[in-house]
Amino acid sequence: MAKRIDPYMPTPADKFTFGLWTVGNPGADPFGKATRAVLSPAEIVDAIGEQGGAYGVNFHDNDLIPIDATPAEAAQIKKDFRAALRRHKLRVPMATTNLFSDPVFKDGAFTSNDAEVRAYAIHKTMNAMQLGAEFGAKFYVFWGGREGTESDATKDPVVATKRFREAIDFLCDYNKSQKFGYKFAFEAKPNEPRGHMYFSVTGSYLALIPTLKHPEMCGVNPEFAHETMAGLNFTHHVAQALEAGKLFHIDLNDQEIGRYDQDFRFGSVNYKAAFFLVKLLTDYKYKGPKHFDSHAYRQSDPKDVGHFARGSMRTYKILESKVEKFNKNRKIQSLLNKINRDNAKLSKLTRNFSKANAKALLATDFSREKMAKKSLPYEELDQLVFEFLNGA
Ligand code: GCO
Ligand code: MN
Ligand code: MN
Repeated sequence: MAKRIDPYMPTPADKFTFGLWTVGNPGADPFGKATRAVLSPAEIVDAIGEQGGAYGVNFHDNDLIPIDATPAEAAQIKKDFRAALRRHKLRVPMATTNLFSDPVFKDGAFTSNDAEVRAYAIHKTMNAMQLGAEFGAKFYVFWGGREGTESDATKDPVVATKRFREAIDFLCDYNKSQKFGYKFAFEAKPNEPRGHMYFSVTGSYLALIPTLKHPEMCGVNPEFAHETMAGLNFTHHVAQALEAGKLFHIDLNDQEIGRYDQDFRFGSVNYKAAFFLVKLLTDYKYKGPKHFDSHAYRQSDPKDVGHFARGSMRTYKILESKVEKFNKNRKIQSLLNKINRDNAKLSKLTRNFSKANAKALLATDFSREKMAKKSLPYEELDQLVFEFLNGA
């Protein structure tokens, strides 16, 4: 008898990645100590590799090399890490800098009020870019964990924007001069750890990018939990990035609105939101890495952390297969066709401005009453979606 193939088994072609800080998260929180052992980078790679199907492992400079490691210690860690990557055929698609843990960054890195701290932040990032390049990383993420304020008495937000731009322009040129070939991906977050963080939503970075010296090098790394924390529709932010050709990387997890920064397993809270995100990424053929920036519940033991990692990938695959069925579902598609009403004549008029088009448009007779009466059976459609997703 032929072996049944699991259709939800991930493969490296899915480009699922995990960070050292995600699967390796020991479960500490602001109120309590770690509930799991702290693992070495190589042990974390083993834990990811053992699940099968992942594409890569990402790191912050100090996830791999502690900030105060000696050169000999650093060399040994890198050797062990590299061997573990080889064992599991995993790569390092993305690297980033920890510009938030050390007390030196208590008031920000690139936007700090202290020029010495700002210069150190750039210096630390240059070294971290070198480290990432040694492992072949091609995406470089910027998450400004401490860029922000508690009191706006402390910093000028216009000056902060200028300082941030200056740092990025410098690092883009460094990227070029070293031939690292990185694509920079900016990650927005509204708050946590700062009371208010600069560049609070993905759109903030989409607005910054065209003002940079090398906009072509820069895009975004939106995270599900971040817009969701603020009660916003994450998928809409991702859509805007996609449409602008700026969705370089994505952080997948889950989050309840209005709660602390939860970093839950992707799809664990809002199944519907997760589905429509996967639908967007699938329909618009997003090809970049899909990074699970989440961690297992604090109660989980190492075996359960395995379920967390495998579950993250399975959920994505399951939703992806649902997207295909959704796009073929006759009832849903026929409703969608009804709802999207074309009008070739009018569309031609509004597509581009010309004096003739403007004149013809002004001369067009519209019946508001008739238009308003056209049916939009959105209740029917949304109920179909519920039944479809729940297998009724
Ligand atoms: C957070 C962020 C981070 C970043 C990471 C990579 O809320 O803490 O999501 O996990 O993604 O620092 O830049
Ligand atoms: Mn986050
Ligand atoms: Mn993130």
